[in-house]
Amino acid sequence: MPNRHDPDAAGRGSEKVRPHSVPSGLGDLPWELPHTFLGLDEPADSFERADAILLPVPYESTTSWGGGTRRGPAGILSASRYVELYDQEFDCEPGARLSIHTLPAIELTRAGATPAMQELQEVYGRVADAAGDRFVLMLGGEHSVSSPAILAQAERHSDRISVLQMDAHADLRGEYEGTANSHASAMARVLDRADVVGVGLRAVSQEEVDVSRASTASTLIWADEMWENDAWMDRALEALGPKVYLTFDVDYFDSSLVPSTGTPEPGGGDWYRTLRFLKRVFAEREVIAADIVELAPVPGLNAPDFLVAKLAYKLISYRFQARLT
Ligand SMILES: [Mn+2]
Repeated sequence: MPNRHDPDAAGRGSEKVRPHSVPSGLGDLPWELPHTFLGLDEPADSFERADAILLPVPYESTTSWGGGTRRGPAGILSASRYVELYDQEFDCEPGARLSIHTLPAIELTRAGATPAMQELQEVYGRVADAAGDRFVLMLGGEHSVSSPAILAQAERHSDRISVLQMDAHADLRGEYEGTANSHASAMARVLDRADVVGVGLRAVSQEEVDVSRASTASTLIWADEMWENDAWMDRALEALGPKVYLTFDVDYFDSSLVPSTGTPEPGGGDWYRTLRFLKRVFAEREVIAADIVELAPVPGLNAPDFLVAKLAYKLISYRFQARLT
């Protein structure tokens, strides 16, 4: 059952789906798509029925160069309303077959990075409890929001979890610019609670390489390894345990694809190779939750926002790929 209007429906005169928020007598008016992920209409029991939950966290405080990640969630949601629901990979409309619910954004305290991260760990834990088996996809915000989410997920699972970190950077600095809660320390803070597999790395400090080599919990997969053949995919999967938290920093992508990020780096991931890998990860491991962080929308530059919105749709589709094929 389609639960999104066809954006062309009014012009074509075909039947539209009445949004739940308007009375039945007005259902035929030319309403815009709802401001939800993919423009999906959300009935009153949308959270209860959901397979996947989107949690926007527009938090930004320690971004070191280009700012604007606080506008990331809104940019992703806005672009997602124009993504085609049909996906030829599954020969169906995953967004119509699955139930997806978009939560309002979380507004964290502005009292500083440490209280904000403490608050987020509690907030995220409560959302995860309420979500139960539903797939939670958090939309950042800067990369520091991932650590509280990962720590909250680690607390919820008795077995040690693995983190798959798609990123140009290792984020393994002990602290950066005076705070241990920096985006540049996001993975350092979880290394004693989770195994971390970084993929697509290409801007890493000597200190971080040393931290990684000294730790059995850290695996680094460099971006230049990814171009010769697919052996890196097996190496990444071997390093991941059965339960995986996926954190996707959009600067993983080549800077030509996603220039709209705080620290863009050349030589990053491309679209289809990345999707091929992610599809395998979701098929061969249990991905317990995920986030997408560090999109900093540039006004008038829609392509990166659209790419990231489509990536979010792919992650949700891959998570439920067994139901779509
Ligand atoms: Mn990064």
